[in-house]
Amino acid sequence: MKTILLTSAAFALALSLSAQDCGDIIISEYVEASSNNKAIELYNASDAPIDLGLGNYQFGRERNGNGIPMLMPITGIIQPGDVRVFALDKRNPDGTGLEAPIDAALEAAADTFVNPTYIETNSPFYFNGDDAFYLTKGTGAQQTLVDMIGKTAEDPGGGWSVPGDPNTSWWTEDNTLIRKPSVLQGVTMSPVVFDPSLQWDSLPNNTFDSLGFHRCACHLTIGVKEEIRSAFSVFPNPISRGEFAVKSSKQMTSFVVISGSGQVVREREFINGSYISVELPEVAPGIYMVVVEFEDGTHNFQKLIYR
Ligand SMILES: [Ca+2]
Ligand SMILES: [Ca+2]
Ligand SMILES: [Ca+2]
Repeated sequence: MKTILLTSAAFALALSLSAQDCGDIIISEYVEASSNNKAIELYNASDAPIDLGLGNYQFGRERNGNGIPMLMPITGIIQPGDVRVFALDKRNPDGTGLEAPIDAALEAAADTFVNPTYIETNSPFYFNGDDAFYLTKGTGAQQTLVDMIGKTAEDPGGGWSVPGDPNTSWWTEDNTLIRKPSVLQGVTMSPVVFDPSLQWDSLPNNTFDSLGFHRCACHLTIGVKEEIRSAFSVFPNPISRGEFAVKSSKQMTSFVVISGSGQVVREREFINGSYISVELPEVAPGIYMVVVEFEDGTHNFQKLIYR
């Protein structure tokens, strides 16, 4: 069956994205849970398969803000819009204490198990909340930072908190973080201040059920089957006020409105109907994309012009 991939290239026809957007791998999920339950999910935001081994991609961890990243090469090919899940390699069911096995749900979600043995000076995957975590690619002078969590040479204590709110150090410790769908590229320079809430959504400790997929504006409708795409109309279009309606002959279950910079400006799930009236928050005039999901799980999109 012919599958349509609404990739960044398709978006770029209607929307203007910056050159670095939807061009590389991003860290899409960070799991720093109880015991040895640690995982990193990588998402290919680009339009082409990426071979991690060929590109010399590496994970890196800086222990407690010491400024020295311990690096670890990783391998695997990630298709556009797909993810790869790396988990700490602790799978001995008889293990206890520091050797306790990871949760069965996490083990089932992982594609690759890494770093089985802890060595203080060489243990990239043993992050526990206060360790800047990196994704790099290339070697030697060609090595570049692809993405990171945290801030280099900073020990935040237990974990990084939202600036000004010291009681929120759980953001990076005993927590699951999911990259917001509007993040289209990695953080390629250590931030002056790391505010985890800017690019991440926080889920409770020991949440493993969002590993294995990622929702990103770079590939919102991956896997849409052309044969069964349903039509819908947006009216009026263009609009001069932040209000419009969406109509379809088929039941719609959710919609999302994305700005030209890839920002999700409005989204709603669990609707069920063939007519939706939408009110946008205060947004700038420009070109927007309205993506609708139908009851059969398929998607379609329409361009909306706001003058
Ligand atoms: Ca640490
Ligand atoms: Ca932990
Ligand atoms: Ca995920």
